[in-house]
Amino acid sequence: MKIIPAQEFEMKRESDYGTPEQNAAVKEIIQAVRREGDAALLRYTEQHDKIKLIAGSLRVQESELQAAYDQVEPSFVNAIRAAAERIRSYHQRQKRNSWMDLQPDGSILGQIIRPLQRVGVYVPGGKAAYPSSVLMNVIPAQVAGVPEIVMVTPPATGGTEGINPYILVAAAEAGVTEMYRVGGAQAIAALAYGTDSIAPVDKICGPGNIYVALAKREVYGAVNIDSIAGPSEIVVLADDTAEPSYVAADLLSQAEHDEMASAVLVTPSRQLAEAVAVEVERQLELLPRRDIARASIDSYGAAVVTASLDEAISIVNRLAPEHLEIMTQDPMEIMGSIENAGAIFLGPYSSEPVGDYFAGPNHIIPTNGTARFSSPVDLDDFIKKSSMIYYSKEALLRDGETIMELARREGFEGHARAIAIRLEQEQASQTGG
Ligand code: HSO
Ligand code: ZN
Repeated sequence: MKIIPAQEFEMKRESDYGTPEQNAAVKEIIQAVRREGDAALLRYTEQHDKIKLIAGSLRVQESELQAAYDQVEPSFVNAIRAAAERIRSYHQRQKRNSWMDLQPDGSILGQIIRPLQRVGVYVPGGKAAYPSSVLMNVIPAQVAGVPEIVMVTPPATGGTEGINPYILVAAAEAGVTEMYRVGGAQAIAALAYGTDSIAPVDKICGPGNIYVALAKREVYGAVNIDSIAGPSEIVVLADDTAEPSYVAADLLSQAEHDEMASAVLVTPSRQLAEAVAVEVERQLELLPRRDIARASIDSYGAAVVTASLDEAISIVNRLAPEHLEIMTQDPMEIMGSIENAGAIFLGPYSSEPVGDYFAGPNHIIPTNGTARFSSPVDLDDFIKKSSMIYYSKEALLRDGETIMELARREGFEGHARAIAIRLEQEQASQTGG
């Protein structure tokens, strides 16, 4: 891992908006699904996943779910249940209440919170399918009170209809209410516009390949979507009290996600930077996914040496990392100076995987510096608010003239008259007319 002085460090960021060919392919798939519905889903599934399905078999049956439970280890079911419970209880804490304020004039103003009715969760196929991410997408929707939570995931490629049983079990435990074996841009189109088999949803969440990401951008507006996640990022802010082998292991834990994942140490201690670089080399060789982790560390990894802890903090704030670990003498004190970070892990025992799998907070967190203005997935992603106005007669008599003034300045005589008709009626009844 390269060791570089603070003034030479620039974080590499990549955004993928797809090639013109990919964008065109996605547009065509969406059009076809809108036109032909299930027939298009079956055709693209045969083309891309090499599986010939009939419309009736898009939906995953109860018996298949039972078979999945029989296939996975009981220890996995127990682990998923334990994690789900922690994640549920953390998200329960985010519940918002509707509110209403009674004003002295007898009117009432308020805000009503309602869950979305129907949410679609995309789960990628193959190696990128993480049961933990199924929990992180589904549980907040379920806790928010969303009654219909639909999962779509591609059937295993190469001729079998089966879906990864670990994904099925995680989905069932998290509270998914319908599951369909369809993936890619066609699945996103089905969720957005509906087909005979799949009713349309209000919001689509979950990660996917470039076609899925482009399709989500394309249907945005017809439905809501979540933000498009970039590769995993970890920044460790540490001083010379940190244990180099822990720091190195945590950096590698995210480097193994993806060749484009980034793992960066920021420290005022050159000695720590050197010790961590040695440890990264040593531990890297022992990792099963060393090729991926090596590529990530070589292109996106760094140990950045600063002149002071304050400078280290200001670099972290500039990076606005998805995950920040603070391993210093007094991490709580430093936390007070952190303005931009998606998730903050404090002290030597809060290794990022604790949060990736189990602690309770969501692991779907803004990447690419977007933690400057956005937040981890939470209940707010699955609710909407209605504002509520009950005006009393007294209040309208008091405010009517002001409202008419504003309306007439905008040239809206009709707006003004809607108020005036009530004020006039009132005056007439008061003068006994
Ligand atoms: N670190 C990932 C989440 C994850 N880790 C899932 C393991 N599985 C989010 O950036
Ligand atoms: Zn991870």
